[in-house]
Amino acid sequence: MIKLYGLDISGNTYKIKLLMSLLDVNYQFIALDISNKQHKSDSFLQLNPRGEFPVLIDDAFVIWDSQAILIYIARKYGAQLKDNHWYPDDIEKMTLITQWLTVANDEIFHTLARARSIIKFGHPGNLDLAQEQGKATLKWVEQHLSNKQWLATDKPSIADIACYPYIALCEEAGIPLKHYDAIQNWFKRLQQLKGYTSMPGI
Ligand SMILES: N[C@@H](CCC(=O)N[C@@H](CS)C(=O)NCC(=O)O)C(=O)O
Repeated sequence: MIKLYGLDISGNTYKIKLLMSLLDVNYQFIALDISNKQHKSDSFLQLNPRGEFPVLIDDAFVIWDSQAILIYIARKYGAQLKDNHWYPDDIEKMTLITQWLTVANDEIFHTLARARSIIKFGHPGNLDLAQEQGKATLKWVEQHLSNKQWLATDKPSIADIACYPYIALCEEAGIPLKHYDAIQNWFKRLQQLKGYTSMPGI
């Protein structure tokens, strides 16, 4: 049985829940007690020395980092699909998808998710700077999506799953999305996928 450690209000945890729901994969969710810093406890640090979540355990195989977990789930549990568009074998498609996995962890997580964490959780940081950098990211993502259905290839992939949560949570980061038409249309396409599930704040 797969175990997923994380938190319901965590966008990085939601990425994994969303892909597992789209692929109809069964798992056990274990909500961390972060008020008691369970993610910094000795036993959790044995799973992830970074002291961060999500963490996924499949049998005895332990994976940390949401992008790495998406690759694992897409490859292992998407393999039964005739066309594994979530993370395909084709080297060029795989590379384009991987580019967006880094965007999810760099530009998106370190700007939009940071702004949200300052507002929603009172985390320290420079809100104006995070919002300004986040808007710069949204601008080029909007432009990119203006003539595309999906971020990396002509089908939905883990690039879309990785980038979606913290863009969709932008209102909580103090950044309204009403003028981003291409992004809104991309949200609608994602939300219409069979097995789509949401999270608090989206
Ligand atoms: N690159 C990592 C980032 C993980 C991360 O920073 N997770 C946040 C929750 S969304 C966390 O663990 N925060 C608690 C902390 O850093 O102490 C990933 O994508 O999984």
